[in-house]
Amino acid sequence: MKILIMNGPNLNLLGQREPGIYGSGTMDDCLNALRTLHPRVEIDYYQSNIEGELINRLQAAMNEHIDGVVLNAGAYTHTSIALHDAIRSVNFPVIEVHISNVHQREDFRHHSMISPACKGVICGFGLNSYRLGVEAIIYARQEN
Ligand code: CA2
Repeated sequence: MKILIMNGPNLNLLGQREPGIYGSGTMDDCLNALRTLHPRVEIDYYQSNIEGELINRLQAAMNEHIDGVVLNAGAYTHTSIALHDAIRSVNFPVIEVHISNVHQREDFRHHSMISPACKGVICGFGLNSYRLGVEAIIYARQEN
């Protein structure tokens, strides 16, 4: 199996800033733990602060025989019709994840533009949200 984890804007700062909201673990720690836990799954990673680059990466994944994408679109979650359209256009499941529980935060974080286009949503479990997203793809695949 092959799964792509994608992070949007500012998530390159994980582990360096705002540990009270996003924890102190880095994305490298998270990826290492996931690859150890699921050695038979190829887990690729991509981060960009740029909306169009996230869309380009999603589209490129259509030629990579990927089983699914775990996407933390960061603040683009709440604004991006373009990402919504891109997610709708791909031929694999996209799981929306968030580190924090966005529903416990400011009102503007309560609405997601991308949720209707995603297979499901996971939020509020810290970096474990990524693990749960990966496992959602693995288990969905096993059911088919
Ligand atoms: O909780 C999440 O995962 C979010 O997607 C994170 C986004 C935020 O805009 C969403 O509402 C919820 C923000 C990512 C910023 O990441 C940082 C990480 C460390 C330090 C500063 C920012």
